[in-house]
Amino acid sequence: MRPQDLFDDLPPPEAAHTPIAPGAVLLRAGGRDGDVALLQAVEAVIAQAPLRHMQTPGGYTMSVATTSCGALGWVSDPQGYRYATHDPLSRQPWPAMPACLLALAQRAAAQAGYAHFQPEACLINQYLPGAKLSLHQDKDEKDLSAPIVSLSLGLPAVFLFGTPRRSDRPQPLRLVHGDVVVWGGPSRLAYHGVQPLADGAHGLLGRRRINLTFRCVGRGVV
Ligand code: MD6
Ligand code: FE
Repeated sequence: MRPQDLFDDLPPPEAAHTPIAPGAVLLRAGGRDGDVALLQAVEAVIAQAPLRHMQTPGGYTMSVATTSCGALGWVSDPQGYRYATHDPLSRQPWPAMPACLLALAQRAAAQAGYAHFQPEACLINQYLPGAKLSLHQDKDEKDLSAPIVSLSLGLPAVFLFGTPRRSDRPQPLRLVHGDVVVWGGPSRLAYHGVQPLADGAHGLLGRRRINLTFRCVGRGVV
């Protein structure tokens, strides 16, 4: 089977662009184009800046393994969460953001109504079965006018998407390979998380889920 065949079974057109909250959209198989080149680009980043389990400021080790590409990378350690120009493991700059990944993120943002999206950071998360991400807000970015663009690859996951109020019950969204979620505007500070990954095997990625989140960090942060 050609890898592209995974995307031949397209959802009906009305399902391809689903509003999930004010300013937030789910794009089904929004990452379909250039599938193989895209996965190769992700693997090339991981080869240069390996996935690692970061420590949280609260002193716990994340079950998700993380790396980054772009001018800035997301870092968590006992001192806190921040964006950094260099990979703390290699002390080298993060790998450049591959053009195909940037193009995909920009196209998805535009489809969701956010023109001129210029992310400086792409956080790459790998989930093995059982890995999860607790509910949180993305608020380490100075530029809250830009959306977050999140691409799911590999095994399906249940993404929890709430509102900017922690007490509101989040909606569960099942995300599969190629799905993109874009959240900005009134939903930019929405709480979100990922339920423990169910075991399985994906045709291209095997026993894992990879998530890419693209962020505009904003000037004057580093
Ligand atoms: C995901 N990741 O991995 C979504 N946010 O599906 C995140 O929401 C996230 O991994 C802020 C910082 C690190 C993250
Ligand atoms: Fe997040």
